[in-house]
Amino acid sequence: MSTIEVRPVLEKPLSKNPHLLAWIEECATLTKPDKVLWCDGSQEEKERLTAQAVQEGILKPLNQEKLPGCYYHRSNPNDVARVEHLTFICTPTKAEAGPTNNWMAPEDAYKKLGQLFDGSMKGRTMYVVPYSMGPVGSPMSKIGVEITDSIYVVLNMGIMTRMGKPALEMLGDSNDFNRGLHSTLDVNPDRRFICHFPQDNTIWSIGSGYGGNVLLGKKCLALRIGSYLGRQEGWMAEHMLILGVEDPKGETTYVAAAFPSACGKTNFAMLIPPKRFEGWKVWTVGDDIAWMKPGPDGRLYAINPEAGYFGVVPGTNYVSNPSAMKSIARDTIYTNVAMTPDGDVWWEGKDGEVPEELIDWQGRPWKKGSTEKAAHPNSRFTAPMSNNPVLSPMANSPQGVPISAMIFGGRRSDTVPLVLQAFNWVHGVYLGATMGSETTAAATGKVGVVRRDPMAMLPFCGYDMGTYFKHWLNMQNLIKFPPKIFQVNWFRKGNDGRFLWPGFGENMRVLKWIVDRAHGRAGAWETPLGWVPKHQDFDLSGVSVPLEDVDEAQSIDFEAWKRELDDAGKYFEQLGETVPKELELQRQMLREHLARV
Ligand code: OXD
Ligand code: MN
Repeated sequence: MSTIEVRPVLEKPLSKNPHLLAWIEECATLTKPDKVLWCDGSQEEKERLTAQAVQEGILKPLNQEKLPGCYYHRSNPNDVARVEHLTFICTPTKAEAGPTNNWMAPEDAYKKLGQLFDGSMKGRTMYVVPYSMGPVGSPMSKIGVEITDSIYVVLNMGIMTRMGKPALEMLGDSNDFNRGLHSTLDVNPDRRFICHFPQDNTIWSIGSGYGGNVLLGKKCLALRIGSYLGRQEGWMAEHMLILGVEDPKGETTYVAAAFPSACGKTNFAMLIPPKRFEGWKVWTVGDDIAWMKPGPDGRLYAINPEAGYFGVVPGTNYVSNPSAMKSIARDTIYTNVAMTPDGDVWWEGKDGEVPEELIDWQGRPWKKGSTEKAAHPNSRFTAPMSNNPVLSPMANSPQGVPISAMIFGGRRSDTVPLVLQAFNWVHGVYLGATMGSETTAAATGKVGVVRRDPMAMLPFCGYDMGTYFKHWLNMQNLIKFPPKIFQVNWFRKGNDGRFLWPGFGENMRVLKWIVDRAHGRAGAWETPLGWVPKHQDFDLSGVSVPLEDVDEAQSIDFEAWKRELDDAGKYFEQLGETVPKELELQRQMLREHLARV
């Protein structure tokens, strides 16, 4: 390969950063694109690339009267979710990646993927996508550059991040940026790998076009590499939404909440309080990821590193999430939903009548009554957060928002009560570390089985899980006023399989108690497992389910909890010796409490 062939790299660079130029040249030498295009993030560029994507059949314009600025994308049917079994943490030793991550030695991964990347962009354009995770100018933000051969990725990154020139300006001549290399190759699962090299602040992703595998700023940088950097630098990268609860007096309290994928994080982040809560408002800061760092006043401050929402579409409607519906009414990319004959979109759970005929997510004709899903269960929208009618005025704040409460929530049809408050930080970390949830369609694999998903980070923690727990415990020493920690479960079911709690907007009742507790102004009962609301402190008036159901949702089944604690013990054993002793002690203490009831 001669340097002449890669000259286009140097023709119109948008940066003189020598580290960046050298790396781009290295990537071009490896992947051998026909052309290299630097992305500046401008509106003109977005329009030009969108037109090109339409021409190449990558995007289809949707009905522009109904959905202005919206486009449709259909991914390869073999490529519709994150692939955890093909995702690797490539630390120098296997122990650093820990027992919950797939591991490959860095030199083996570079070699194996290097062979796949060799010539992978022949006949294609290589796009250089500079981006900032976090508000431009925030001391908590990080710069990444993604090199990709996919226009779909470029257009999605333009929505999900602060992309283009402002990111390059922030970077200047620094060598401190994440290097992300992505090629769609032939979308063959046998040649699909998502590899993270935390020590090199590098990500290599090949063989996929699905968002979570290829929008490298999101899960790869903001969580896997982010969690690794956070531990080194004294901050936290968490799979958490951030919301602000404004009370009728105008005081806003910020809450961060971790839920596993596809458990309603976006809905919770955009919650509309029920009528009963007149004067209360919930503002969205972020719907998926929180970067949190102790501030000079001793509180924990959070930013949302993203600028858009990559949300699960099925189930989204004007009841479950009116703000999401408004957010996706324009300038949105829809992936793998169904299309109506007049160029509108449809999915299971959308408001209104089920259309008679559709084109399903695989491009096949679909008729009402069909047993097959018209939209893929993990079909997605990519929408700019600026579309959100309840976007927090603090969403772009460089210093972030102070967090008063943290919530851990899973999808559990039994055992875990609707809400409880941890006794203290260590107990809260224990609740997060032992979180379990029934699996969903957001990742390939069996749906509906309970798996332990510590802090909802199982697929996203970039290093050994026990060491991550230790980092959580250590953070307490850095935060003078740590947030209070809570556990919630919106998904508990009765014996007949019905949900005991109505969820959605009604979750405001739980949220209000959490906010009040965070300010020390609501009562609670002490149970062996934590603090739970007393009836008079928990506003249930007008709730849309029988109060007995709420009591059942909130009840603590001691026998089930003994099993739960035993199971947590086995899980700690699986995680190995790095699990902090404090957490095992917590478990034993809770077990003792229960033994006495
Ligand atoms: C997501 C996920 O896409 O968690 O946010 O899978
Ligand atoms: Mn997520």
